[in-house]
Amino acid sequence: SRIITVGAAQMGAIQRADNRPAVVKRMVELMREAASHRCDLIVYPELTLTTFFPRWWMENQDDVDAFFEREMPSNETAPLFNEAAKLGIGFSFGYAELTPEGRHFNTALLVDKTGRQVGKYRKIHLPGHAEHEPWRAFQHLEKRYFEVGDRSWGVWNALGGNMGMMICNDRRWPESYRMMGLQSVEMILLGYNTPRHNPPAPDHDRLSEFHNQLVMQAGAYQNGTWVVGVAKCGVEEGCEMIGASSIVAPTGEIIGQALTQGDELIVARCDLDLTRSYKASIFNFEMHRQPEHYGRIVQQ
Ligand code: ING
Repeated sequence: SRIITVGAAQMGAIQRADNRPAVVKRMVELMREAASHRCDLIVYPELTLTTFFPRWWMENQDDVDAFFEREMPSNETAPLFNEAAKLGIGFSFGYAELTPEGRHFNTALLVDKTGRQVGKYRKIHLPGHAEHEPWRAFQHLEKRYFEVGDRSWGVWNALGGNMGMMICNDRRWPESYRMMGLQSVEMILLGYNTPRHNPPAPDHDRLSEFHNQLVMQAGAYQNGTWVVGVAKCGVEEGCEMIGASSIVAPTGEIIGQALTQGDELIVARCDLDLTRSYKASIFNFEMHRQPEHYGRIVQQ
């Protein structure tokens, strides 16, 4: 067995006035708690350094760019990297990335136990809309503030296994999991910020936690992989976001789940070898896939 002890570090609300040092302090506290449980890896949510700013229409690009990181680590995020190196723990987290070329991405980073930045992923499935829609109780302007990621989903050998990343809305799309399943992924790390209310489809609201778990359980089982889904949740500036952070086994079973909508660490011992029986039998892609019939999936 290849056990990796994982800490899912759910983050509660981050208000607009909460500065990065205050957020990093909360993240470091969760990291210390994870280390006390001998975690090898701690997973933080999507856009985990600031409030979920795509809920607002902002005319002024400087106001938007204030939510982005120009360098990683920066002086404000360095304490997280330093603590991880001191504790010998790997970590992944999401942030808004503003590149030197001026490009804006919703990004996730994977850092190993030595502090090496192993992998970077930039969100591909951007939900919501690109123009101001004042009829909505709140906006969801990821299509405006971020570009679609410029690289497909990667899988990196780190922390003792084949690790992959996706971000939030990606988890609702089977293609995201399969792209990594075809690269023999053994554990997918993902963060999310999911408002309970979806203005275009309010009748879906009561199913928010169900849909959240349904897609991660299906993705895990259908690709013989662990899935660690971590929420930024609680009520941010009046907008409720769901928690239900979950650690899902390759069996499709949820083996750990958050109980609050605040900062909460869920710890699980994940045996990466549990992936083998699925990859070798029911989802033996080599033996059973028929891609000659799948063409429609990649047509525009
Ligand atoms: N958030 C949401 C998600 O996919 C959303 C978008 C909100 C979808 C409400 C459905 C209902 O979980 C992000 N950031 O993608």
